[in-house]
Amino acid sequence: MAFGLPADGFYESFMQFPKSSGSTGFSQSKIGDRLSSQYNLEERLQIEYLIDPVNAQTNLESAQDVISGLSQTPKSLPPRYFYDDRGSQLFEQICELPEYYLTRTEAAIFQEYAGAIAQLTGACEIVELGSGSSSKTRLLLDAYQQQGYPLRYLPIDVSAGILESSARTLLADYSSLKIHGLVSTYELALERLSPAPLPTRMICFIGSTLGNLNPDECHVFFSQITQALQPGEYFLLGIDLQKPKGLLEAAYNDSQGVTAAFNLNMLSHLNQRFGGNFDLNQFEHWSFYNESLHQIEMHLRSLKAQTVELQDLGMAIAFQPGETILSEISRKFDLTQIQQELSAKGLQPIQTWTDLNQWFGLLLCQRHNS
Ligand code: AVJ
Repeated sequence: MAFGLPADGFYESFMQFPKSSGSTGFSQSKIGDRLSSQYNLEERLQIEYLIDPVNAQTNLESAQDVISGLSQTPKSLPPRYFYDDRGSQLFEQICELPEYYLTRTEAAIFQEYAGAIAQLTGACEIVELGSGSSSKTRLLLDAYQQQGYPLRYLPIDVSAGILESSARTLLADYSSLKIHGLVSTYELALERLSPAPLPTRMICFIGSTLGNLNPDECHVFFSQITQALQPGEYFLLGIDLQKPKGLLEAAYNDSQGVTAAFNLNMLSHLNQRFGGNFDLNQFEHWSFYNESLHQIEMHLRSLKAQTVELQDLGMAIAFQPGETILSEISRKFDLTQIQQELSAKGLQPIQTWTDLNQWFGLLLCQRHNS
């Protein structure tokens, strides 16, 4: 478990019960609650598949983005193809890297202000886009639990493996938590959200995943959020802020090569998913900070002239020596500018928190009453 949280859920419960129950120790009944919570685990868990994670045949529609991205010049691929189960694991490793300041900086902000967030929103259903391991979400759940609010969590992720395993771990650690998970892309999930079972709802998009969207996509995305929310409901956004190039480039070119492995894993994901024959030894990781666009760009560079096939998509893709596929942009934001964009989209920033260095920003927004 990252971020200095107790690794053991049992220990975590022990730490919290004296506060919430007013008892002086670890009482029999709490042990009983905990054991029975293991038994009704299935009742508290529901996982719905809006996309099929394994079978490429049923995925031809979603593969349209792969086909068009690889047919264009310059070539590109959508970053969500990073996240097969292996890619999600590699991303968890990235989060622990000394150079990758994002996760621990955001976690420290949560550590300090999760209580304030819970007080501002009141009892609410927590919806998380790109939930991954849900480790930062624990800090929110702790805060809502401490307020005595019911805990309802709706994680959304394209990786079924990580969604299910983190859901099970959370249920074991939070005995009153109910989880309704969606294996889905963000767009699909936002369209399908049913009304919240609690007085309000907060959609969380943290970890600076927003940085993967270009400005146009960002506008569309904010509109989708506005539409998915009722007036008065909340949007919690975590974004990486602009900072010196050296710090940024180190974070995306780590010395252990984990980021390189993460980038190259996208090709092995495409091989498995679409019957491809990308040779991972014939491509390399390349990333740099584009200062005029304020974005990290990650590419996969072909080391020679080669043709790669994706059999299930009926594609043959020719590469020049040195030709690249843009696999990700990771934009770095200006707080004032993003606040203006959000409020123009009907998402009023009501509170913004950052760390002392102003490296990372967390914004709580509320949908306008119009
Ligand atoms: C998950 C999109 C926020 O952009 O920093 C990490 C992904 N890519 N290292 C980021 C990523 C390379 C990450 N996001």
